[in-house]
Amino acid sequence: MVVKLQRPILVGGLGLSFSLWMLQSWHDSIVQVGEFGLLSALAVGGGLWLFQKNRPKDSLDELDGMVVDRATVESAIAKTETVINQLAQEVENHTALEALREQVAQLLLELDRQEIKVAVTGGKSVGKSTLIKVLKENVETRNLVSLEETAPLFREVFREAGDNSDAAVLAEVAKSDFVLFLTNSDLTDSEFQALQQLKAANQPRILVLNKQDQYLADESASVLLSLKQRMQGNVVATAASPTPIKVRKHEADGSVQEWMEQPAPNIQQLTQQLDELVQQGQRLVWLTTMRKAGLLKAEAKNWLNGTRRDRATPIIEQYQWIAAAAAFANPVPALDIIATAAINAQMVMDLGNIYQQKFSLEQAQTVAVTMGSLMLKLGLVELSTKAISTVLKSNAVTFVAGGVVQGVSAAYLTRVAGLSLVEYFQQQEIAIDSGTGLNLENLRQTLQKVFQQNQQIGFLQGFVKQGVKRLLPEVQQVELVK
Ligand SMILES: Nc1nc2c(ncn2[C@@H]2O[C@H](COP(=O)(O)OP(=O)(O)OP(=O)(O)O)[C@@H](O)[C@H]2O)c(=O)[nH]1
Ligand SMILES: [Mg+2]
Repeated sequence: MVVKLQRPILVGGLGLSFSLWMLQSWHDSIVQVGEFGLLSALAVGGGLWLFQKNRPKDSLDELDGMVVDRATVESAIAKTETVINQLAQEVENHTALEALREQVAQLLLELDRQEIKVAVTGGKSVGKSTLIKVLKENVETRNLVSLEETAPLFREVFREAGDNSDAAVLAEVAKSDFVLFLTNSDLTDSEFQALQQLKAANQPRILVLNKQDQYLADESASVLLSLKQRMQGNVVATAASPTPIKVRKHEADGSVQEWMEQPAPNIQQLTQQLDELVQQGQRLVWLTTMRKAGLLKAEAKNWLNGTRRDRATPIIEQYQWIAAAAAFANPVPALDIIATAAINAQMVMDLGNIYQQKFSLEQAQTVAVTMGSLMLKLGLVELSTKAISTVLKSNAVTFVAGGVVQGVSAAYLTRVAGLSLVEYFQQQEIAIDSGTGLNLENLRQTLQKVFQQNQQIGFLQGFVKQGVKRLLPEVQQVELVK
């Protein structure tokens, strides 16, 4: 068993009793913070959040709910720039970086855009082109509004061909300031999903029930009501091009004349809304810029997280085998997690470095012990030890002496801890959250999630094999020969 130690292990320095004491005191504070502080903070925060999310009933009201001013947008753009600058320090691909920078520069220019971009979307033949045509003739402030028709959504033909054109259309729609989403009846499932997606992206929108002339008056009212209830947002009814109706005239001489008459379009509710919208033009443009800044930031952060993960993975692997070796050599069943946690402190520092979360050794130890204690409390230690012994038994390596279960468990738990930290760090704001205290509730959820992801029996089997190979190279050879 040869383990190359590139850094001093902290097991020695940090005595078990000290760890136990830390564990105990952390346990108390976790319970206190967990049960009162954190939970009530979460409850209050969550309540406010829900309150804000549920408030809007009307798209223009909803706009009021989205508090945006120029300064907020500028600060969002600055945050995007921060992520890109960070990226520039950590990656090589400068052409792709330049492209990102150009897009951010564009955002600053966008802030002063005058024209409001309205996207007109919906399924095939719902009346998009017709509506645009009549709107252009009727909206008073039309020179301030550009109406753009998207390709029709929900085309089965394309979907069957594996083409995800809906996603492309919705991505295009996201660049507009406002969306008119047309339908001709109560919503289909796909229409509902698409609208939810726009809502989730903070995209101001109106649902337009077009071709309302095809309904009887009370039918139209009930469809409208149902749409309003489902959407919790603004819905208007229009008839962009009502079906011609037959007009019959009885003349004084007893003859009857008949002809077809084209009723005038009924778009009054909508034009009124659009005129109001123009008054909100500046805020709409800011909101769009804000969304675009958010998307760019997410793109940059994804890239950054990807490269950081590539650097973090070998580090986690290194520490997991260090932990395995330590626990194998000194198998103290219930406590091995604490020894593991002591090693994790160095891992916490190394991973923290990659994610620009600088920890002092003392802070890193606290994080490690906290994680160890959370893992104990969540039952992850017991669960994984059991699962690993089961896998070991079913692999007919039962004869291997004590220590292997502990060793492999320690490796496994170190891995879960490492991956959880990576996941946790990834959620932090770049360069803003650096150095802030741990959010225990977040960490707990992340641990549970990562543990579940790494619990599949297939993965465990592979992992146990790898562990045995590391700890007992001879046994593995026998196994392999068989
Ligand atoms: N009865 C009725 N028909 C309408 C109304 N609006 C549009 N139409 C008709 O619906 C059909 C489709 O209208 P378009 O405007 O081409 O629809 P579209 O959504 O642009 O269609 P695609 O771009 O092909 O998806 C045409 O025959 C229109 O005359 C309406 O309010 N009432
Ligand atoms: Mg069309």
